[in-house]
Amino acid sequence: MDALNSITAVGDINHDGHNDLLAVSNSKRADHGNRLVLYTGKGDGTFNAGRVWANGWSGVGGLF
Ligand SMILES: [Ca+2]
Repeated sequence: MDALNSITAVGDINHDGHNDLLAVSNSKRADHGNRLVLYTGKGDGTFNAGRVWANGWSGVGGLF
């Protein structure tokens, strides 16, 4: 995973039966920095690679 400012379990966002995570990333990667990133659960306690859910979250210190 990228460097994350905040991470939280939010339930099954994509309705595939497995819990997912949302996190605010402060990664220096051009495609992930200061983004809200979704990690979809695989159902075995691990998660797929994050994908950007929303941009412009640099001022967020925490979620939920
Ligand atoms: Ca899911």
